[in-house]
Amino acid sequence: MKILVTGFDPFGGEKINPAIEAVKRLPDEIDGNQIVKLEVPTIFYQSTKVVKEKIIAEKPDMVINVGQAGGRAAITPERIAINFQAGSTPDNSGKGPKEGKIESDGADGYFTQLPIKKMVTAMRKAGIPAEVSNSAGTYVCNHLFYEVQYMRVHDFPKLKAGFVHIPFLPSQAKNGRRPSMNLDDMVKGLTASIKVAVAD
Ligand code: PCA
Repeated sequence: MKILVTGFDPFGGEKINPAIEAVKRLPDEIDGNQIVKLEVPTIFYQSTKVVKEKIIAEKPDMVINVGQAGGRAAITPERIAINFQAGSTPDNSGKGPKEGKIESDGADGYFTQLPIKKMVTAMRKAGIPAEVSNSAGTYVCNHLFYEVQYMRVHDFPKLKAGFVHIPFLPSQAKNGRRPSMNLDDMVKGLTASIKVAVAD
């Protein structure tokens, strides 16, 4: 199996994004499955374009998008992408989102194809804090998660796809005032969850 794993670049005034840092450190192969990695700009429709081009070029069987969820204390596989975007923070193009539907003819929501509960169990077994999340928010992460699902329906019906949010790194934690997780644990957690996702 070939798995495309993406990570966003830093945004919102942060100097680092744990998502791309953790993705870069994943092994190139997990249980005989090839891991293809991609850095994605934190820009609404541009993130979708970059990922779609990579899916066309690489033809992965599975796509896992990884993003930072500042304030969360655990690795959180997302259950559902919603057809709505909003937010007060400009993306990395300097603009805020156009508030409203992401795709005018898209479903209100799409459930992930990834086995999120098994992924959480596997991460906990590996000693990594993890829980299912029922909302990826309304910012660029939910946007990309939704758009990959929309592409799946229209262009890539065999694809399995999902989104995983990860906490801040300790360097972003403002002296422990915000929850964080170290990079090794993030890599360990993501690796454990990819193992069960490909075996599902
Ligand atoms: N997190 C943001 C966008 C990029 C990222 O890493 C989000 O949760 O929407």
